[in-house]
Amino acid sequence: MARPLYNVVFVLGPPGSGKGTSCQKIQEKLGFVHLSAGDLLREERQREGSEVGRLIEEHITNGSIVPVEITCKLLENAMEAAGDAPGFLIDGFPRNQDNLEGWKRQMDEKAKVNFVLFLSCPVEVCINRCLGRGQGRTDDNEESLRKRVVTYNTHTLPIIEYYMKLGQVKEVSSEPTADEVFSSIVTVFKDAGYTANL
Ligand code: UP5
Ligand code: MG
Repeated sequence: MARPLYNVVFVLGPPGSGKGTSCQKIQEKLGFVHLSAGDLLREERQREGSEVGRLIEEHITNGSIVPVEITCKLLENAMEAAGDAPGFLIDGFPRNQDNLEGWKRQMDEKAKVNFVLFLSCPVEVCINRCLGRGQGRTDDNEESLRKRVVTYNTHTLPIIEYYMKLGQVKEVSSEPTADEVFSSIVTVFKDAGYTANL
């Protein structure tokens, strides 16, 4: 029997908008599996013997975007490893046209994108959040952050706009407290028909 399609929600928004924070909460409440493309890339960067570790580090520090073949494979492997899940929250991907085209090439027949959760937040708020995060990320410094914001505005916003034209974007302001943001997100998931555990 053919394997059922992976049920996917893309979660996009500026650097530090709270994608990871919100996805953790959705995972706890709904049982969706949270896959952060950035976390998967950081893990691969640390993996001994990785042939792409250095390339990933260069992109992360420069706030530029890793070629899709690398990211998409990491995402697909993680989905396969997770097995049965009601859905997957793919956090921070697709970030540019290359990501979008690569995803379609590799995953269109294996995954259904239900909607895009867009966490909108003013850039200065986002930058301050990242600077205050204190997790030692090599890209949480003023210089990398400015580059990440430029990349977001130039490359990722057009992807969000692409999905907006398809009527697939659900926007939530992530400026309020994390609990308030989550409560708006719960409404979005309910409206989309995910009522289990909510
Ligand atoms: N915080 C969160 N929500 C808050 C709230 N409502 N009120 C107050 N504080 C809040 O949150 C950031 C900080 O803000 C935390 O301290 C949190 O407590 C607080 P977080 O949830 O971590 O935000 P998030 O949006 O996940 O921020 P992140 O920095 O992870 O976003 P980026 O999109 O910049 O980073 P990512 O890890 O996705 O990507 C990093 C790099 O990897 C990219 O720049 C790129 O070089 C590379 N990459 C690719 O090349 N391809 C990909 O597909 C993905 C990544
Ligand atoms: Mg994150």
